[in-house]
Order: sequence, then structure tokens, then C-alpha cells
Amino acid sequence: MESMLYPRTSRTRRIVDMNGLWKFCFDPKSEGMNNDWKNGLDPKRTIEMPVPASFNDFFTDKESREYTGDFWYETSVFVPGEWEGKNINLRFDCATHRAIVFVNGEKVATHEGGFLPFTARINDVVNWNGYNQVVVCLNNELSHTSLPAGSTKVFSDGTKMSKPFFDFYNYAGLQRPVRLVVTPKDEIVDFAVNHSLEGANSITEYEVSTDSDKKVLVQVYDEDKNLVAEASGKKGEIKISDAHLWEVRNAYLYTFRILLMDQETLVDEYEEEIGIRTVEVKGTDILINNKPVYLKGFGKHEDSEINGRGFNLAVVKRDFELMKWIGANSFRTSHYPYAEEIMQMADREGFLVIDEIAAVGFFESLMNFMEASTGKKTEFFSRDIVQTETKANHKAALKELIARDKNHACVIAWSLMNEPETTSDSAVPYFKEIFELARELDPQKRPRTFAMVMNSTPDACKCYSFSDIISLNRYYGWYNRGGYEMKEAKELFIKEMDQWKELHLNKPFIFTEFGADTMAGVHKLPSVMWSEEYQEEYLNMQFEVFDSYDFVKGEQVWNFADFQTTEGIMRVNGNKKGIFTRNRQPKAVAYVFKKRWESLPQNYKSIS
Ligand code: GCB
Repeated sequence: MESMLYPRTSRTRRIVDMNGLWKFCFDPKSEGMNNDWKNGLDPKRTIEMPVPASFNDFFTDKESREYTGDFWYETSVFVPGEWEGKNINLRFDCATHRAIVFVNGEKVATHEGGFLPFTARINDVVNWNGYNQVVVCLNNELSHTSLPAGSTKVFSDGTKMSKPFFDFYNYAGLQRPVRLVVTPKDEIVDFAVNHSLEGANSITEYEVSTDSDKKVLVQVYDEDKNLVAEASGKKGEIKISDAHLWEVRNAYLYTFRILLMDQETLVDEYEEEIGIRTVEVKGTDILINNKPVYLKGFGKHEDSEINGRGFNLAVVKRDFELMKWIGANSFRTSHYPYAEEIMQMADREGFLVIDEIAAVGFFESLMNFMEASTGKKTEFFSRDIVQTETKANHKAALKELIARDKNHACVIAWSLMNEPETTSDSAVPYFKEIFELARELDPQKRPRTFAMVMNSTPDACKCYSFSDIISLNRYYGWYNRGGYEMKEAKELFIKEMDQWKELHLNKPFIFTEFGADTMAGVHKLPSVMWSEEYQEEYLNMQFEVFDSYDFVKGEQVWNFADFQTTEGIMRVNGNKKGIFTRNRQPKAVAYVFKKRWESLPQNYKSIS
């Protein structure tokens, strides 16, 4: 089994950071495979490319920025001779959207899906005590089977172009760190935890997988580094008396140290910080440690100037500071799994995360956000290929996501799709399988949800009953009856909410999207759409509606910050629904949110 453990050094583990400048070239005719590029790229064609980063926004010419097709990276890494006899693992935190990896000319891995890690074990091909050549062929084409979904247009000259069925720029490349992870031959492969509470004490069921029958020990240390509990065996229970729980915006992280022992000799060691908390949906409440919580926060993107979707720890840090400043307690990883370092920061800062997979664009239109508002219906799930290949890719990604993120305290729900088509019968069995798989894979059996597009209304949607939390993306007053028609938008919004109310679903509802495009600095009295004044009026209208339904238990505005999209008549250099600009400065409405969110109690509208 491939290990999804986050790379960490320990007494038995080593890491080599492979970030930096790699060689890079485009391969528009897909000739690299036949021309032996796996043994080294043609120096005449290569340029230098930073890793991690999206390749797109470095370029000054449009063909390169918009490039769609195969493209290659190459570097070399030194493997010291003293590591002979260990497992040498080459780990990509992601490769967008698919990759074939060669080491010293040998194929060592292939991976589909651009937002989750994969590892190649390269023991057999390593050149010990010498340099090893690493060549990767990536591809960023979109199709009905890719997550995210889209299409690829081919011009008459053979050039390709990405046509996403989603509203974010199709950034690609080695967008997250690449590392060598050196582990012992007998190693800890994975571990899972599931917590419950008994009065002031916590009980953590755990399961460790290893590839040996050596003895497993689990030790738990508190934040002062005191050993507070211990257990042995691959499976068991750890009881902590007077447990210090991980609470919303008030995190506490124990260190779980896992040891693989051969008698008294340490074979492998792995540590991770774990927050102890429970998550449950009860009636219309979302409970953390049996206490109701109202979600306040954002749909986000991994997106910034120059780096595109490339991992940028400084931007990540700024985002958390802004989320704390504004009084948020949660976010959704719209529309793909985020870098592991973001999940770790959410654990540390006590944020609640709805962890979304890249199943977006399952509504066949470049402007689905528009078309769904007009009531347009398109079938997506009736295609054979969707029921076979897309579903297989979706399931594989879900397995990887849950394997990667299952132990994070911050993850309180899985979002299994964003704005899929839900109105055709063929959607139903697809949903059933995906939702069941999530339940089966998650050791903590967290709530599952999906974000529902405008035309997934109570009368038309055939899939909402799969969700444990009903997540609505609604744009009344923007895509639907914007501007002076806002009063009508409000009536329509209330009408839909009344329909949901009449269904008595007895489940929490949250708004996973609502928002209005706003050009920072555009002021207009009276307001017009796109002005800062309109953004505020629009949002105040949303708040009035949210506040009048008891079963609404959260609001995550679209979007945290302005972000890049495909160019087009609907977007002015990107989507401008940010509460912050792309440079992470507040628009006027940020202060409205700050006031509201700082004054709403954590258990706002709770029933328990
Ligand atoms: C949506 C999508 C999101 C878009 C947003 C918008 O419904 O889920 O990806 O960016 O609308 O701004 O149109």
C-alpha cells in the first residue's frame, strides 16, 4: 500500500527537499514519449521553471500561458550511499492534472488527478551515492472524465485550449512541494484515529498499518511534551483523562508518536499533531464536542499573483490572519483538496474545514453559474463514460483524499461535489455510490455534503437527501434579479427557503456560496452592480434571509478573495466576488462581515 503520511523527519526518517528550479519544456505534439525524453529533455528546448508553482503566469506570451497538452519537468537528486537498504520514496504533493514519472529512465509512477499526493518507491532504480535523474511528463487537458471536468478545444493549427466547465483558471504544473522521503524497510504506512468523549475523558480508537509484524507502540504527548497516554498493538484504544479538547478557534494539539519496535530496538518512528474532538450532525445542529456551532467563513481558492495555484506559505499565512481578523471560524476547500500545510494550519488555528474534492464542472457549461440561475438543465451523468471513467477517477480521488486528511481535527465534513447536475435520474445512482464510499472510508464517519447549484431546487433536485448537511450555493440578487430588481430577488429567495422549510428535512442547512462581483474602489451612490455599495446591500439582504430560518447553520461567502478565471465577458481579469482583493486587502464589506461575525454567538440558532 502506498503511504499517504505527510513527509516528516524522525529518528528513522529523512527528507530531501527537491524544490527549486527544474528544467521545463512544452510538448505540443506529444513527441516526448517516442523520443526518449524520459532519459533527459532536449537542452535546446528547455527553460528553467520554479517548483512549486503553476507554470502559467510566469510567461509574457499568451501561447505559453494558455498552453494545454503535455509538458515536461526534469531535475536530479543525490541519494547518499548510506541510505542503501532503506526505502527511497519520491513524493509529489501534487502534479496537475496527471503525470508519468521516470527515474533514471525507468517509469516509476503514473497518477491521475491534480490535487492529491502520490509516491513512487524507487529503491530498484536508484543510483546509490550518486545523482539520479527525475523526469516527469505532465498533462493539463480537461475532459468529461477529469476532476475538475471540462473540455479541450483543438484549433485548426493543432494548438489546444482548455475549456473548463468551472470558474477558476486551469493552472497547472508541479504546484506543490516535491521531496524524497527515506523510510526504513519495515515501516509505518498509515494510522487512523477516531475520538469519543466520556465525561471529561477522551477515548481514541486507533489503527496503525505497517508492512511488518513488528510491535507497535503509540505514545501521546501533551503540548508541554508530557507523556499522557500510551498503548501497544496495531489496533486499540487510548484513554486520556481530563482531555484537553480541540475547540473551534481554540485548538489544542496532542502529539501522537507511533513507534515500530523490534524488541528494544526502534525500527520506525512517525509523529503527528492530533486534535481530539468529535463531530456530529444532530437534527439541524452541527455539533463539535457536543456543542452547536454556526459556521462563519468562506469558500476559498489556492490562488495568488504570479504563483497561480502554486503553494505559497506566505499567502497561506496572510489568509489565516485575515480570517482570524474578520471573525471567521471555517472555510471550504473549494473546489479541490488544498495543500497539506493549509490543513495543518487549520488544525493549529482551530478552523473548521469542509474538505472538498475536485469533482467540479459536473454541469456541462462554461458558464454554469449563469445558466443554472436561468433554470437551464443539462444532463451530465447520462453519459456512459461518466458512469465508468469519471466515477472511477472520482472514487480513486476520494480514497486518496480521505487517506490523506482523515486525521485532521479541522476536517468536519467532506464535500463530494460542487454544483453537479442533480435533476436527471442518472445522477442518483452515481451520488449513491460516491456518498456510500465516503462513509465507508472515513474512520470518523463525518458528515457528507455537496454544494448545490441554483437549479437544484427542492422540487427539481433528486440528490439532496444524500447530504448530511444541505449546502446551498445561491446568488439571488446577483445572477438572478440583480440591481434594482433586488427586492424581487429577495422574494424569490424567501420562496425557495420556504419550500425547503416545508420539507422538514431536520438537517442543518448552510450557505456554501453567495456573493456579488465587486471592483475594489468603485463607489456609486445610489449603488450599481459591481460597486462596493452594491456588495454591501446585496450581502445585507442575504443576512436578513439567513437570519429568518432557524435551520440555517452557517454562511460561507463566495469568495474569500478575488481570483483568476478563464477570460470572458462575465469576468474582469478574474472573479471579483472577493471580500478581499487578490492582494489580500479588505474591500469595504469586510468590515460589515467583521461586525456581524464578531457579534454572532458560536451557538447561534442552536436547538440543543
Ligand atoms: C458558483 C461556483 C463557483 C463560481 C461562483 C461564481 O456557483 O461554484 O466556482 O466561482 O459560482 O462566482 O459564479
